[in-house]
Amino acid sequence: PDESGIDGWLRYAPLSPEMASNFTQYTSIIALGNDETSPVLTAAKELQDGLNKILKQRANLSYDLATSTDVADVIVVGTIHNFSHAGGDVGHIPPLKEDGFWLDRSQNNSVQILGQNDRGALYGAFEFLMLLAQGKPCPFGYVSNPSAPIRWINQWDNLDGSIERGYAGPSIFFENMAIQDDLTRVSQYARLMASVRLNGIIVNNVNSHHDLLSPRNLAGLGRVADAMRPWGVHIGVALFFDTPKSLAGLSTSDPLDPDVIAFWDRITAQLYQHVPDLIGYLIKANSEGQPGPLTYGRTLAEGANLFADALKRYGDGVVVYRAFVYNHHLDESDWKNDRANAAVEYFEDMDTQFADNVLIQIKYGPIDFQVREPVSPLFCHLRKTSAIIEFQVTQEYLGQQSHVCYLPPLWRTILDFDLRIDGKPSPVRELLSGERFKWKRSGYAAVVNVGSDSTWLGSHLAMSNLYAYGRYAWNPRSDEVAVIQDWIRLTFSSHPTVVNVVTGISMESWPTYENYSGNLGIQTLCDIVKTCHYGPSPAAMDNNGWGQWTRADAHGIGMDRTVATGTGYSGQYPREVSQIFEKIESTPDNLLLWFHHVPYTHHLKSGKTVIQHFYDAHYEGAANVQTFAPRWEALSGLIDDARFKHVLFRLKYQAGHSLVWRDSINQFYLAKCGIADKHGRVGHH
Ligand code: GCW
Repeated sequence: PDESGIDGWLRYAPLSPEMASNFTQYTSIIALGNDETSPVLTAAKELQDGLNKILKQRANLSYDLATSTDVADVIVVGTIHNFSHAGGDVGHIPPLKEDGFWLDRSQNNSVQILGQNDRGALYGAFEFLMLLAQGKPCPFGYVSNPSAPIRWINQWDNLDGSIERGYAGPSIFFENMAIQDDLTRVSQYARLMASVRLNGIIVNNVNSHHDLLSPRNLAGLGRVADAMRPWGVHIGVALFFDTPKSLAGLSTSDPLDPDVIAFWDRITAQLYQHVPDLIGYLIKANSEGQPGPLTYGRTLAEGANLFADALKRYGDGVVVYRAFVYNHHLDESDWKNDRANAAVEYFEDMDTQFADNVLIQIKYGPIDFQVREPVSPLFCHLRKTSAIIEFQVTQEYLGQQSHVCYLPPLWRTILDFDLRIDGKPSPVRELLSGERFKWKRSGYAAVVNVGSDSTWLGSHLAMSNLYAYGRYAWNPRSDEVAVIQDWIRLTFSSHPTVVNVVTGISMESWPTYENYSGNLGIQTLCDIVKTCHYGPSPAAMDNNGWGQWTRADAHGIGMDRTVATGTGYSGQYPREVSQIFEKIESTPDNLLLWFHHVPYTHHLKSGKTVIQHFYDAHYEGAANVQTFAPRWEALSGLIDDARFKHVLFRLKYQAGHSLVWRDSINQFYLAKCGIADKHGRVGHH
C-alpha cells in the first residue's frame, strides 16, 4: 500500500548536499531525563531520527549534562528545571508559560532546547527539526509560548469502528465495540499532534455509547493513554448521559439522584486508575435526541456539575460541556423561530452556576460549521465560565475532503472578530486566551476525524488544515500564507513551483468553495435532509426541522434575524455589533442573507442584485476550480508520483462536481424567481 502520507508534514526529506553542508555536524544529543514515558526522551529520539534523515548525521544519545558543558556541536534537550538542576545557566531565559519553550544556539554551535515542562521540550525539538527540514538554521534566543492552555482534538469515532463525519476509513482507535489491539497509528497520530503542539484529545464520538465505560474498555483507554503520553498528548472521553441507566441498569440518570452520583463517582475513580492524567469529560446532552439534565427536569448546570464533582475528587480533569443544545424539530412557519438563538437562550443565565472545572465548548458559529457564519454570540454571555471554541478540520459542510478548502482564512474571520463586550476591544482570540476575562483554562478544540487511511484525512491537501489548526491554537495571529508555506515545504518540497502552486490553490480554495456552495451568508446549500451534508440541495434548506433555513420563495431570500422585524438574533450581540447587523446598509454583503430577508432584486454594496451575484459567483467559483488541476500538473516530477496522482484525481473530480453545484444552484433560483441571468448562461443547459 502507498504509505506516502503517514508522516504527514514530518517527512524529514533530506536536504541537498549543498544545503546540508551549511549545517553543523552534531556529535551528540543530551537528554535531561531518560524516563520512557517522558516527552523529553521522545524529543531526543525524534532529534536523532530527524538529524539522520534530514542531514544524514548520526548523533549519539546521552543523558549527562555535566560531562559535556561547553562542548561544541551538541544539542541539549530537557526542561528548564532539570537544566538548571544539572548546573546549566538559566538566568537569561525569559519567562515561559505552561508548554512554552526556549530555543537557542551558542557561538560554538551547540543548541539548547528547553521547555517550561517536558512537553515544551518536545515542542522545541520539533520546532528545531521543522526549521531544519526547510533548510533554516536554529535561531538565537527564541521564546515561544502558547496563546491558550487547551489545544485539543475531538474525534467522532464510534466503538464499532465507524466515524461520524469521517472521510478517511475506519477508526484507528476502535473496532468491534472495543479498543484496537494495535495502537501503532494512535502513537503516530500523537506524534503529528505534538509537532503542532496539540496537547489533548477526546478519543470517542460526542454521540457516545455507554459501552465505552465497560471494564474491558476502561483498560483499553488506559492503553490509548499510554500510547499517546510519550508525545505529551493526554486523553479524555465523551460520555453518554444515560450511562447509569443503560450500562448499570439504574432506573434513572437524574444528575441529582444519589445512585447516579455514586455511579459516576465509581466510574471516574476506575477511569483515573487507568488514565491518571485524564484531561476530562466532553458532554453532548439535550442535543439532537441525546438525553441530558433537561430530560430529568434539571438545569444544564446541574448536569455539568455532576461530572465536575466526580472529576474533582480524583484529579484535575475538566468537564467540557457543549453549547450545541437546540430543538431539532423547529417549525419554520413561525418567523420568530430561529435555531441560531438557541445557545444563548439556553446558557445565558447559567454563567455563574457552573462549577469552576466546567468549560463551555462553543462551535464557531451559531448553526453548524457552515461555509460562512458570524461568530457565535454565546461568547458574549460568559464571563465567569470559561470557553473553548470548536472548529472542524473534517470538512463536513466544506466538501468532505473531496473539495480542497484551506480553512485558516475562515478561522480568522472568527478569531479576529471584535465582539465589543462592554464597549471594549474583545477579539475572539483574546477571549479564548483567557486574557479578557482572566480565565485560567480555556482555548481550542477541533473535530478532526482522522481514519486509518494512509493519508489520515482522506486527502493529502486536507492535512494542511490539521497542521494549521495546531499553529492557530498556539498562535491565533499566525499568517495564513506563512503557515501554508511551511506546511508545503515540509510536506512536499521547497521548490518554488511547488510552493507557489499549492499556496495559490490553497488560498483561493475557501472563497472559491463559498462562491459555488453558498454565498452572501446563505449557509452551505447542501443536502441536510438525507443528512449527508454533501452536494448541492438548495431545496433541502427549507421545510426541515433542523432550523437550517434560507426562507427562499418567489420574491426573496434570507433569514430576517433583526430585532426590529425578525427573530431577534442580532440583539444577542453587544450593542456596537448588533447595530451593524441590525441594518441592511451596515451588514457586510458576505453575511447579508444570514441577517436579512431581501428581494432577489436587492442591490448589494457591489452594485449587483442578489440574484445576479448568485449567478456570477457560481460561474466564477466553478470556473476557478477548472484551473486547479492544470495548475497542479506543473508539479509532475517535482513531487513523488503517488501523491501527485492522488491529488490530481481529486482536483479533477472537484472540477466536475463544482459544475454540478453551479448548475443546480443557479437553476434552482432561476426557477424560484424567474429572473434571467443578465449574461444569458443560466437555463440554457
Ligand atoms: O453537525 C452536526 C453533525 C452531527 C454531529 C453534530 C454535533 C456528532 O452533522 O454529525 O454529531 O453536529 O456536533 O454534535
